[in-house]
Amino acid sequence: MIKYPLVMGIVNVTPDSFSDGGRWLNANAAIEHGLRLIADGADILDIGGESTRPGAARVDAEEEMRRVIPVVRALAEGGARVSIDTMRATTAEAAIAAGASMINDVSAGQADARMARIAAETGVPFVAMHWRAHSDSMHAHTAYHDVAREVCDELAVRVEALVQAGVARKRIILDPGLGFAKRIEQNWEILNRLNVIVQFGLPLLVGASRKSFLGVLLPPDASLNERDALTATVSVLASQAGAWGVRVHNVQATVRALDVWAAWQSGGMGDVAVVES
Ligand code: PMM
Repeated sequence: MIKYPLVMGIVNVTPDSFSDGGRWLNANAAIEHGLRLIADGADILDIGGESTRPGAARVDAEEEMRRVIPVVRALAEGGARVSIDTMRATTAEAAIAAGASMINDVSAGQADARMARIAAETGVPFVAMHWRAHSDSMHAHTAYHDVAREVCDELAVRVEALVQAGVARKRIILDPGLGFAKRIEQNWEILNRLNVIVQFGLPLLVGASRKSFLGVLLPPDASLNERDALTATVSVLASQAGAWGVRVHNVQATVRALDVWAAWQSGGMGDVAVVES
């Protein structure tokens, strides 16, 4: 049987995320969008209320919670599996109380000293992303000798810190943090050597969706939506390389690409549902 990677659909309840800022800022629009992503085949929804695009300033915790908690509650109550994309322990705690069952912390516990304790106490899966600095200064932290190796080594340090704080190792999911303190070519180098992180032995989440390093392959006037075909291709290649999951804006494009991958892998239709025409 072909093991599909988990497809995490992105719901950014923010005015300023780089690809969809402002589109789902209203709670009802965000909930509707989340339901659409589930209908498109998302296994989990990643709900965030603070943009981490390069250069972004931080929002305060109250505003972040005001944005995300009603959306988390409505989607979780509706039966969706929900991940909370936050660097703040208070927001993570409130989101879990509202029904979230995963924490996605782009700082892997570095931005908030209390985050590891909340992850330990709640026992939910915890995405630890490679991160060197907040978005307003991350461009100054892109010096690497061997980016794939250093990302893996720095993630290993975070895993040890989280485990020391009581987080179960088996609950940790790694993420190379594409676009975070990485220059364009460094993202491609990481993808080219994803096996270095896969070999670490923890599940790996890949978040390439619509990021600038994909945009450089398109004509300069291409829209952000045109990056979705490239994202879907990355989803397939990441799955082939052993990724556990992919985090994407356009769930439908990725699920369809993964259907092709699964049919190819199984040498037939395998478990893929066939619609007769
Ligand atoms: N990228 C963004 C936000 N959160 N979380 C994880 N785990 N991995 C990522 O690559 C990641 C993330 C920025 O993208 P967005 O603004 O489109 O959500």
